[in-house]
Amino acid sequence: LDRAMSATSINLAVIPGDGIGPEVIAEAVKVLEKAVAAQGVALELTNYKLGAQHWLETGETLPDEVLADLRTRDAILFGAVGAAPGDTRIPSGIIEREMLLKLRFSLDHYVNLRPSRLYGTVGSPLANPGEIDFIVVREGTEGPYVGNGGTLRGGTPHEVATEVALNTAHGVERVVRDAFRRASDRPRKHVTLVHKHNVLVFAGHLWKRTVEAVAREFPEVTHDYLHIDAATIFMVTDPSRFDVIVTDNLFGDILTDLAAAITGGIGLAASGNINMDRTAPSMFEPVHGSAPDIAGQQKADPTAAILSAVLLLDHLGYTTAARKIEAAVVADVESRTGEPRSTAAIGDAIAAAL
Ligand code: GGG
Repeated sequence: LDRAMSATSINLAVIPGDGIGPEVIAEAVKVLEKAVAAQGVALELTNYKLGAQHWLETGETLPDEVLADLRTRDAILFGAVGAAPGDTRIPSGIIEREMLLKLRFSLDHYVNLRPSRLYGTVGSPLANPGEIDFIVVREGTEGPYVGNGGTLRGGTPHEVATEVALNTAHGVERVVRDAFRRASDRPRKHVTLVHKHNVLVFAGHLWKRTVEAVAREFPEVTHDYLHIDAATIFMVTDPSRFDVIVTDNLFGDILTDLAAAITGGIGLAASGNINMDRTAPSMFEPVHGSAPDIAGQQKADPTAAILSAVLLLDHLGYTTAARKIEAAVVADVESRTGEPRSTAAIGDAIAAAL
């Protein structure tokens, strides 16, 4: 599908957020605007001030009316949120839980898509360019991130803290089916379930049974299973074995940071929080956080944000523009010499190559 032939504008919500978020998002928007303009499509941008700084100024995390407004957009481009470490004015985790996770849960972003590809010589010395090309389909609305827990006997030596993971048959099945669909469209057609079913027996067996059941619908797709600990070893020693990984919210969060580390670092790692049923806009963001230590210094690599915009275009069906940006990013990464460049210089180079 290439919607560029028919649609004339994209109604895009932009949440730059905190720290380096505004710097990297400015470059992603610059590149997006140029790529879609070449297809005769305009970007209609609506900026939303949300994040730790906004909380300090207003006490707001994600008001209901802002959430309702976001629902009217075609997609959301998001930078990063997070307070500076040691900023005691902001309760720990309030922005991540009440803004970022609230967005992902409310808009039913059940597919957290994180592709990993090795370009040039920027990544693992254990792999050659082209040898790492896999996607992680991380479940995005369940697991231990749902806030199902609490504290008993707080402040005493016998304090009890629980954080109970949620795994529903519906939630697991829909993300597993998404992983098989994606594998079916890829040359290698292979799904690896990553979990820890020898210890986490209840959730692990639900995931394993679901993979076995869904696999029957996709006879062309092969599948295997790895415990999370084994998966981390193979990701470093033999990353070319992976094609599509499906896993839960927590394992996927950790594994994809490792995946970023072997493919050039977190500055290149893109992600999409996708509502595959299209009942609400999907949200695209670099995997990295707000990096307050380098904020405002033009030191952040905007490539992860730009590649997140590529996922956004693919989701909306603007495949020509997506492939053009992707090619410009690959050329830029492959030509890197290690010489430092500013955030804007990288964005400018990628935009100029379109
Ligand atoms: N783009 C991902 C993101 O902003 N995640 C939130 C996060 O990790 N915040 C903590 C931080 O910025 O260090």
